[in-house]
Amino acid sequence: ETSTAGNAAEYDFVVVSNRLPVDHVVDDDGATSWKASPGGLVTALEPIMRSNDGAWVGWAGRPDLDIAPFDNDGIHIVPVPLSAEDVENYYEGFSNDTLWPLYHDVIAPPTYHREWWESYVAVNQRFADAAAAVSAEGAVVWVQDYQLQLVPKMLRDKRPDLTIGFFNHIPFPPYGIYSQLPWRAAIIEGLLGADVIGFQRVADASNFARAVRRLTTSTTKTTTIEVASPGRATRRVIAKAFPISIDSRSFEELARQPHIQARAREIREGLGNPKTIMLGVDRLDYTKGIGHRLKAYGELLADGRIKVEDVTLVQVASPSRERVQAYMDLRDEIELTVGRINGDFATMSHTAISYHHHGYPREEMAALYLAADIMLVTALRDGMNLVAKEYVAARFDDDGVLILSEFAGASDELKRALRINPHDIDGLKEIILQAISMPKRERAARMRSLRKRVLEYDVSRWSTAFLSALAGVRGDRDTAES
Ligand code: GDG
Repeated sequence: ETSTAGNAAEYDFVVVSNRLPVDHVVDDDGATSWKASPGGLVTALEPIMRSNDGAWVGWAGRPDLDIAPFDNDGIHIVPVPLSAEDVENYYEGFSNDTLWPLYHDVIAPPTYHREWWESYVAVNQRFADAAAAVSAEGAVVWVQDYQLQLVPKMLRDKRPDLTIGFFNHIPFPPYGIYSQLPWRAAIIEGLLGADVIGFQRVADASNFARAVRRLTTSTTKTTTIEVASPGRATRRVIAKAFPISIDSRSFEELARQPHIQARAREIREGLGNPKTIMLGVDRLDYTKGIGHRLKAYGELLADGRIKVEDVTLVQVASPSRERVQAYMDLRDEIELTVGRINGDFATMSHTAISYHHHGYPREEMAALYLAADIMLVTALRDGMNLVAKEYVAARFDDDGVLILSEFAGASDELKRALRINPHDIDGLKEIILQAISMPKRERAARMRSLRKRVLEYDVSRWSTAFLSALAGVRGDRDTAES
């Protein structure tokens, strides 16, 4: 088998992620079409894709679809099919019910099933084969996230000519937790197939390095790992932090539009013009600490330290992983709590919690950020948390207070947020009161400093930093070989 045989292998820059940047949609009369699912990653990579013959390998988001590759808006799209069984075992099972809870400090107990692992291996191989088939000789391949941790090694075995990057969007856990995983060594070997392994925080990169030392014969020195394999020259792998960001300018521009500002005023009026609006925006996920936030707010109402007429909490909980049991249980628990708090404290004219189990368009999110005096990010563990950065980017008026969990990656960068430990409910209550009564000057000073960071370090800085590190490794290798 020759590595670049056939005319499909013509792309110099290939991104591999579980989901494609487009959604396959079927309308009521059965007609199908593709809709862009705009995320930060696509925005950041689009220009690089267009100027470099880029291809994107991923799943279209619906089971049992077998679609031929096609071009969409300057990007070559390569769909990887998943059967209903693959979705159940590889995606909902191993990715979301084994790895997700394990990597988020076992907030929920991970489930270990050998069938799920077998499916994870098989599906990772399918992604690796699809990526190998479209990559030109010497191409750069960038693999995304925890669903595809075996792909780097599978790709390298097949295509040693490639330069391979991997970015982990979620935390990498401490070894004491990671070591629970029955397949812990295979995952580390899989990742070490990459030339550069990116993490959100410095702590994630050092957790990874420790796992490498415990489970392999490779040696580590700060961010460099020397991978020795029998009969082959030692390879250098870089494992370090590249904190992800958002397209900050475009978020700010959106928030500046007059109709978005008008919508923000309308939202405030609709809530009865309370003095303070607090906001939470999360996928409905047990890592986000939504229950802790509700508890603090409910207790402040019960203690009589705030009144429902003055302080309203808006909680957007977008539907997520609804077929996984832990998520069904979480939804019941959150909705019971919301119902209790509203039942106890709402009046005929003021609700306590305005709760929304919906996804909203980006425009509505921007309006919500502008309408919110206080943004509550209380994650118990979170790789980065882009919501915190979006709130800051939207606040071109230099107003608003960000309450930010120290367990979110964003807390390493957003030092002038009010940083909290969400497990400390009394501490969280005090910080909420401090945010409510914070003088305008202090709010502005803090927000200006937060904005400086978020606007300077945007998602294109992130992808540039990562891709430069990859290019550096490739340069070193070429020098060594010549
Ligand atoms: C993972 C890591 C890391 C949410 N609801 C709606 C909506 N959203 C958007 C937000 C934000 C994104 O989804 C969520 O990003 P987060 O970073 O907050 O969290 P995860 O989904 O868990 O993402 C995380 C991230 O990957 C990137 O590396 O930061 O730590 O867990 O952009 O605005 N957007 C719209 N409607 C919604 O209802 N339009």
